[in-house]
Amino acid sequence: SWKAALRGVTTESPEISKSIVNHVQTSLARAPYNIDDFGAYQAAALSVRDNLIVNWNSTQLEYSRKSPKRAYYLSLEFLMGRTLSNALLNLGVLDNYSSSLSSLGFSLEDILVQERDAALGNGGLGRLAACYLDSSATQELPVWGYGLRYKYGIFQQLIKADDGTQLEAPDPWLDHQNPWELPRLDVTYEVRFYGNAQRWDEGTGRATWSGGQEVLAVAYDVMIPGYGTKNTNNLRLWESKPKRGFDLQSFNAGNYERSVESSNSAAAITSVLYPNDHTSFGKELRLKQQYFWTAASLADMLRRFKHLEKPISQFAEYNAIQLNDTHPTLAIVELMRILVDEEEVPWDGAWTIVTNTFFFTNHTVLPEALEKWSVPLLEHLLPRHLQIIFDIVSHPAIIRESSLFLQSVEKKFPGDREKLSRLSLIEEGFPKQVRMANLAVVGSRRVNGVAELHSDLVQKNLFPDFVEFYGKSKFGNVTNGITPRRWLDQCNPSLSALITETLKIERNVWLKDLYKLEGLLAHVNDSEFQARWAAVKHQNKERLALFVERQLGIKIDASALFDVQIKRLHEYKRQTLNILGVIHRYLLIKSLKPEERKKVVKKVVFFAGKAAPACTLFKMSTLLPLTIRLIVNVARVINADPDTNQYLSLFFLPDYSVSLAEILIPASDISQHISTAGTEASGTSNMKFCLNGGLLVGTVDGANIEIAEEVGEDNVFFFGHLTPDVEDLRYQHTYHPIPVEEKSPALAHVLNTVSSGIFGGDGVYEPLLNTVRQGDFYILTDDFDSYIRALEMVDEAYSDRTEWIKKSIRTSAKMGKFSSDRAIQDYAQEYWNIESVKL
Ligand code: 26M
Repeated sequence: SWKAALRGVTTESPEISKSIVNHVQTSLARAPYNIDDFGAYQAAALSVRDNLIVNWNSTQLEYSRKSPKRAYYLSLEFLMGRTLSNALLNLGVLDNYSSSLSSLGFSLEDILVQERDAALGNGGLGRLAACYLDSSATQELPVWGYGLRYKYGIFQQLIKADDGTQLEAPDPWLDHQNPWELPRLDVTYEVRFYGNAQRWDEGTGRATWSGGQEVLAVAYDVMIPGYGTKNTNNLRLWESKPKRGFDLQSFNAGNYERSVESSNSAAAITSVLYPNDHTSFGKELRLKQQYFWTAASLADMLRRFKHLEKPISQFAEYNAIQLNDTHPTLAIVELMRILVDEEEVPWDGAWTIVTNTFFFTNHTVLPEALEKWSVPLLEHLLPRHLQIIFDIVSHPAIIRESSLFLQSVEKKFPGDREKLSRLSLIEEGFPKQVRMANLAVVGSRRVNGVAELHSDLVQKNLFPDFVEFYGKSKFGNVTNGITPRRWLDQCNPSLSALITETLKIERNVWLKDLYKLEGLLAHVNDSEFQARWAAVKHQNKERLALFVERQLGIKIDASALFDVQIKRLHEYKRQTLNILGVIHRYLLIKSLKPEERKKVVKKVVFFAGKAAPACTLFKMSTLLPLTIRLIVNVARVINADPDTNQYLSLFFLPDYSVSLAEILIPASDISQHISTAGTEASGTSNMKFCLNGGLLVGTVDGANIEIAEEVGEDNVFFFGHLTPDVEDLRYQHTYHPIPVEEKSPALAHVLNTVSSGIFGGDGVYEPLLNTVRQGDFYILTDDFDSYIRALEMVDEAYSDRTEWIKKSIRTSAKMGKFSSDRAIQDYAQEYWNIESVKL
């Protein structure tokens, strides 16, 4: 059929077929008749990209013509996943490409899975950035993302079959040509490290920074199409490379190794994404990444602003910069440096510009996750920036009283030394540390958390003194959101089609206004609709079952209840609670007589998630890999137990990714979001599961609370202690511990069973079990019984299938609030003050 296309035989979309074939021949330089699925993917992608480029150009031209205020989303992570299917959907050409490809002898489905995920992120924070780009373009807002073009994304996870240990392998996602990026080899900036900062004017505080190492930042642009609009925004990713190819002097002197050393160190900056979320700071290379990226991005924004020929004092009227967590906080300092040292703006004026430009989102309240950089390291790598940080803190010679931060604090709260030290940007100690969160708060116009409860905790626990100092209005909440394009239409096309048919409104209307899903409520009691809704869920479960069978070679019963927990492994997310619950269920079923067993609800439990690589030579810094081992080994035992395996089975799916989530989420009956209350800032997969008609088992935490508010308490399965209790319980654990046997005999029995060795391990699990028996920081012992009760309620509810389907429909129908379109509108109106640009 490729030959037919070459002869010009008409297909349903002859233009498209021609363009695909053309790309095979010219861009790929391959012969069309022996092209494989991967080649067909590449050609289709290049063909789609042609359309994106046209739209991207018109959009950027219009932005230049109209000079609207722009917003920039600075994020070290963009967890994009695959692009082709999203581009096809957003451009409205999915059916055309599908039919053209099939006329060429290919199936779109097979083509789509050829693409590697762009996995430039760890988890929630990075995926949120990707959803926000989709929504910004869809809302026709002039928003650009800025990030790093890591050569290696998040590591690939392998699970060793014999003992369940996690192995990490690099993610060489750029080994093949990436059709979604446009290299801009002409858009470059020099970024300096090390060197000397010479103050040359004590009166103004200005300085020159010279010497050290200079590295080049090269731009790669990723096109971000909006859904149902021509507007196509930009995600600009920086790659580092040496300013000069190599050191010619050493080369000529015969020292070839030395001559490439500095060029290697330049290229190293963007070589790999740091795979920790929530912890592990202090690495010089990570700080280099942060500065390299913020410096290049700001230089780029400034160059664009200068084209407008407006006075620099109006910078904040044309630019809003959103800081995705504290990772880009150096941008505050860098903009001060540019304004004061290069643009010769007086200090106070510069500070006014800066504090009107930046906005800061906090994504976690875990104390170990709050970034700090040591003063000596900063002084070494970024001497001028350290000066500026100290000047922001206090510099009597150069700052007038109004912006003298500590002095104004002292004036407001005279004599309160403790408050002063809490508010300070510098933490005393050996060495001294710069508290990046405090700097981000001080340097930003507004600060927000990512769900109601979290934003409350940000104000009450994290920054109470700043709230007192600045007043409440500087602090706000923007509850996270998810894009319904990827997380419903693309990953669950059957459900999307059923919704469109039922609502009797066009897909492109409700996908842009997710509140329209409420229209489904009118059909909750329609038994034919219920049956079709259930059939879609079942079909998605079959799809997952097939996937698992191909991957692990094990058959799954799709009529069982599918129970899913997929997220990064972390103590606070309590995967351990889940696996201990599974063991409890196993022991229970095992203790039943064969005829009694027939009454239990059949269940398949799925886990997936990566653990931060934690093993150093000297110690295992966390017990998370042990949790994976426990899950894998429990799975081995219970899946092989003929007494129980028709009723309960368990899988750990390796190498969790955006693409895997797209298969798992539509297939869930329940999903678990069971963090210790007050620890999960929001969670976003909870929204994705509910949008796809899965019910939620969760704690009263993060966005779970707002989901329950929308769908009603009787449609979620809540359990566990509330946020205010947690502190007291921890105090109790430390000073008045109660043995597990007393607190929860059921849990004690489970722990002892694991210790007894029936899941193997030869005692390896003891350190993990002991964190529950003693200390129990994440209060598993306090929540276990109530967790088990919640799961019993699930069994009960699932037994009445009609009621269950109604819950599922009601849940999905009430997810309007959680569209990232709503979240982005919040940011646009309440924070950035930007407006949409019509082409
Ligand atoms: C730290 C050091 C080195 C490398 C990476 C990090 C790091 C990476 C990610 C630190 C924190 C990171 O993210 C925190 C995070 O992902 N928070 C999550 O943000 C989501 C989006 O707002 C929320 O839904 C989750 O609840 C929250 O945990």
